Amino acid sequence: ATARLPTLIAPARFVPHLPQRSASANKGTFGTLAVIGGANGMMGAPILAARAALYAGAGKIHVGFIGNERPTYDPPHPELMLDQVDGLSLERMSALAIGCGMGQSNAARETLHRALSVDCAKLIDADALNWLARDPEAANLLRAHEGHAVLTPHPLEAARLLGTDVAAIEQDRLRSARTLAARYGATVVLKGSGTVIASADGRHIAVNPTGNAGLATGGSGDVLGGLIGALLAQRMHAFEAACAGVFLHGRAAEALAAEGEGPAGLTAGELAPMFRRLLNRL
Ligand code: B4P
Ligand code: MG
Repeated sequence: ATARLPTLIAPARFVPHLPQRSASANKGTFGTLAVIGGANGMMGAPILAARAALYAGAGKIHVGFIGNERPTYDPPHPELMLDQVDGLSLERMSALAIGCGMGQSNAARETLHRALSVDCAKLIDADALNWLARDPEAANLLRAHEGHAVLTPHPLEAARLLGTDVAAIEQDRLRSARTLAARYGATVVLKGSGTVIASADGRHIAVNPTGNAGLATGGSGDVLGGLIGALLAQRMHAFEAACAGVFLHGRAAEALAAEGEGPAGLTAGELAPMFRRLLNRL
């Protein structure tokens, strides 16, 4: 792979790849996403991701919970279908978003193996990344199965994946993202101010210019995961879906801050209606 110079993400980079909403579309046109995670005590994370996916236009959205203390439906969004993950047919999904609030239990590991064995597009975040860092079997399953994959580590998750520390990741963020992309054969989104996106084949690397410190709040990573997962479910390719998701997520934080709804006190859930508005205006 050639070490290309990074480009700054601009809408022209991803707009031609966004899902088209044709007049004769039905919900099947826009794919089915399963958000997989939510151990007991961490049920909010996959719900935030699933709500974000709804606002990003996925046709149908399931949440597959690992824990048994799950809610039966989401009162503000009864559109979401909440299930135990064991009862979901993962083979029927267009894309999987795996890891938010997943936890470190054996049940989480078994669920991760099952999800990584499905041939479809995958968004891999949070505890699924922490498992990948210490479970060679999971890493082998990821490499062995078909479908685009997008990994979304923050610097500490990236450090665990590369067996190093946050300072070393941050010292050369471009190289860290490229190394991870090559190691896992996946598109990598290295989060933080100036998020870096590296394509699986090493040919593309981009830096995101949008976002602000309002995003430094619990749950904003889950919202990004749901947004990119929804774009994958709508059959966008991994690199373009990652660039579009990261750009819109950051732009939504900027637009909210311009209205006084951040950076202080921005809540992660507020990002979704704002990125929906931006998406429909592109
Ligand atoms: P976790 O406890 O795993 O946090 P989380 O549940 O993953 O939070 P969440 O999902 O909401 O946020 P995420 O970071 O995924 O770990 C947090 C710990 O990891 C921290 O205590 C710290 O030790 C370490 N860590 C995390 N980020 C770090 C960083 N940048 N540098 C050093 N250590 C770090 O997603 C957050 C989203 O907001 C991303 O999209 C990110 O790009 C965006 N964002 C955050 N701050 C931003 C900023 N200042 N400007 C622009 N975008 C920003
Ligand atoms: Mg996170």
